[in-house]
Amino acid sequence: MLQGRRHIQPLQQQLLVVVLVLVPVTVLAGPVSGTVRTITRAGMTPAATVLYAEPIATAAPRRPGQVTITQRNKTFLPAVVAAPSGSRVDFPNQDTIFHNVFSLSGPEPFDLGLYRAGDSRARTFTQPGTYRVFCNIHPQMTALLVIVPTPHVTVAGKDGRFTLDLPPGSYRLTAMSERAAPVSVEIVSTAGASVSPELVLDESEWVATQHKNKFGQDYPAAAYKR
Ligand SMILES: [Cu+2]
Repeated sequence: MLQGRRHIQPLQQQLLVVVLVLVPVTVLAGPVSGTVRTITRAGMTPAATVLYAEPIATAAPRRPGQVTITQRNKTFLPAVVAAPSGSRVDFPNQDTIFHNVFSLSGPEPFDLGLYRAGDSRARTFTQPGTYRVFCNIHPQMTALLVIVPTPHVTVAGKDGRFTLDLPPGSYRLTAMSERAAPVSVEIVSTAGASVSPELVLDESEWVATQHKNKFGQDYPAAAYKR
C-alpha cells in the first residue's frame, strides 16, 4: 500500500506542476480598460483617439491584420483607422462616382489612382507611420490611418473609453489624435481586468487648415463645391 502511494504521489506532483504552468498562459490574458480625456476649445468636438500598447521588456509580436476604409457619400468611413504594421488596408469605392486615394505622409506615401464605383484598391503598410489620407478630387474627404509597431491597438469610443486585450506584462500605452501631441504612460497588465490611469490629450492648440492636393498644391476653388 505504501509503495502504491509513493508511486501515485510523484504523478500528482507532476500534474500540479503542469497545471501551474498552464494557468498563467491560458487564463491571465486580461483586458486593460481606461479613458482618454480630451481638452478642446469651447464648442469643439474631440477627434477620435488611437491607443496602442507596446511591450516594454519584450519585442512586440508581429500580427498583421486587415482593415478597410470605404468611400461612400464623398466620405472616408471610418475616418480614423489603426492597424499593426504589416497590415493590408482595402479602400473600396462604394460610392456612385470616381474617387482617388492618396497620402503624402511618410514613411510610405502612396497614390492609388482614380477608380470607379465598385472598384477597390489595397495596400500593405510595412512600417509604422501616421497617414493623412485624402481624395485628389474632393478635399472634404479625409481619413487618418495610423500604423503602429504592435498588435495591441484600438480606437477609443466617442466617450473616450477603450479596452485593449493585453497579455500580462509592462507596456507603454500611447494615446494620439490628429489634433494633439501623443501622450504615453507606463502600465502593467495583470491577471484579470486592469485599469489604466486616465490619459489626457490637449487639442486646445489645434487649428483647422486646408490640406494640399496630391501635387502639394491648393485644391482649385471649384473642388470645394463638388
Ligand atoms: Cu473623391
